[in-house]
Formats: sequence, C-alpha cells, structure tokens
Amino acid sequence: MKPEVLQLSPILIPEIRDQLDELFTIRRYYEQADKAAYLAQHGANIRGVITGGHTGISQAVMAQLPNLEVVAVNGVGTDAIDLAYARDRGIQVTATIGALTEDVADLAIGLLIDLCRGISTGDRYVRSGEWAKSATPLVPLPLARQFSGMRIGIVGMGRVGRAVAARAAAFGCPISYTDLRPMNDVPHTFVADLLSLANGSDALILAAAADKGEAIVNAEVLHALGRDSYLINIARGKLVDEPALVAALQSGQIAGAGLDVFADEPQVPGELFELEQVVLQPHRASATVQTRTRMGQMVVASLVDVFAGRKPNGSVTG
Ligand code: 8YV
Repeated sequence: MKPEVLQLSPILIPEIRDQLDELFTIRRYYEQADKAAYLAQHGANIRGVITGGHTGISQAVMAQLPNLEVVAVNGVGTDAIDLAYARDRGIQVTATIGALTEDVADLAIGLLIDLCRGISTGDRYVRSGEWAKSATPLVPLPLARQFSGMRIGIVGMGRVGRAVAARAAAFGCPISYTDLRPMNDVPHTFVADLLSLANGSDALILAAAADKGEAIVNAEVLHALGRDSYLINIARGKLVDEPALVAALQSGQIAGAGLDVFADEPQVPGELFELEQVVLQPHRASATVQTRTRMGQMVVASLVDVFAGRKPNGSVTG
C-alpha cells in the first residue's frame, strides 16, 4: 500500500505532481472546503506532510496525525512549524536547503534596481499612455537614483544573504551586514547592531530567518535608515512592523520599499497600493520553473527516504 501524504499547499510543476501521485496517495488538504472533516476522515493514515515555508503546519493539525513521520517543507523557512514539538514526537522536518538561494537573491537585487531606477514607475508611465501624451519625447519623470555603488546593508548573512552580497559586490556596492556573530569567511563589514547598520546603509536587505517571530525592523530602525534609503524584504513579513513601515513611507522618512513578503499573506496593507515608491510582489522569490522543480525533487526525496527508514537530506530536526 502506498504511504498517505497530506498536502497543505500546491506544487505547480506537473512532473513533480505526477511523481507524487505515482509514489504516494496524496491527500490534497488545500483543495478541501471542509478541512476539519477531511482531517477526521484521513488523519490517522497520514504518514507524511507536504507544506510551504510560509504555510508550515500548526501544532493542532500535527496533533491530529498520530502516525506522522515526516513534514517535507517545499521551501527553506521553518518558522511556521513548532520544531520542538516535532522533535518530541520524533517527526522529521525537512527543508529544500540551498535550492532557492540564487532565485531569492536575484529577486532582492531586482526589487532594489526597480526601485532605484523606477522600472515599474516607467512601465506604468508608458502603458498608461502618459508618455505618448507628452509634448516631447523627453520624459518628465523625476531622475532616477544610481544603483551601482550604493551602500548595501544585509540582515542575515546565511546562504541568501551571501548570494545577495555576491551580486551587489559585482555592482561595486560596499557591503555591511549584521548577524548573531561576525562570519570569518565573508569579506564584508560586520556591524553588531541593526540600528547602526540601517544608519550606514543606502539599502537594507532582509535575508534573515524569522524563527523568533520578532518585528526587528521597527520605527526606530526605519528612522535610522533615513529618507534617501530603501528597504527590501525577501525573507518574512513578520520581520517588519508593517504599520511603522507604512507610516515611514507615507511621510517620506525612507525613500521606498521592495516587498515580496508580508505579515498576513495574502493581505497587503492597502496604503501601500497608493505609493509610487513601493514595488510589491506576491511572495514569488523562489517561483521559477527551475527552482521549483529542484525544490519538488527534494520534497519527493525527503518523503521517499523517511518512508524507507533512511535519514533524509535537508533535515532540520536532526
Ligand atoms: C516559498 C518560502 O515560496 O522558502 C520559503 O520559506 O517562503 C518560499 O520561498 C514557499 O515555501 C513555497 O511553497
């Protein structure tokens, strides 16, 4: 009999979906209207879970899966899972470590270049017909800001932080970072506290884990960042005090923000829609065919390994 796997969030790659259906009995929880009834019906037979980094799995749902052996996260963030509870029950939690690093770093730089150079603004200007209406081909939009050479501050010098730094360095950007401790294998400047990092940066890029769930970017940090500087978040929305960010953007206390993640996805503070100096994405940093295929392969491998009694790669529970 094929192992039963509860799927909490969709996988968009057809080959991966086919593989999952071939190897396991997939219970598509995310498609169910009555989730409680579905759990009551299938919970006892479930041996594996597939979920996304942001979706995670609540302790309440895990508690209804008495035979659960593995939670395979189709992502790297495990902040939406109680890892201590999983460990206590001997449940393996795996993540697609390393698979999405490059894509997430690409989007961070993409958002920042878009903000600096006004790519989305320019696109709106052309598309709306405003340019065609202007008297001369000279564009009356305000001049943009140079990206190359900007002072970049990175919060979290893990895999993604390092990949962001490598890209920014190629643009001649001086790089500083903060983390729990200095890393002796990176050539960038360590700054112990976030306020000082923000104060000395033209762009602050959030690439930190959000396991503690703290809004580390608060009004004070935004004030320190300053009116000519930008905030980029490709990590987790909960790292930022969103009302404080909205206020800082509305009052011009910071120059702009590029956001792929939000505190209460898919809800985005409506005030942001009115602001030209904001670029918004619907949590898509890892959403390329190449990366999602690699992530899906890792999810399949984790499930196969655990059901075969092997220790999976990418285990975060040890
Ligand atoms: C993914 C993420 O989009 O890796 C993570 O933790 O939040 C995202 O990169 C998500 O996990 C897709 O399911």
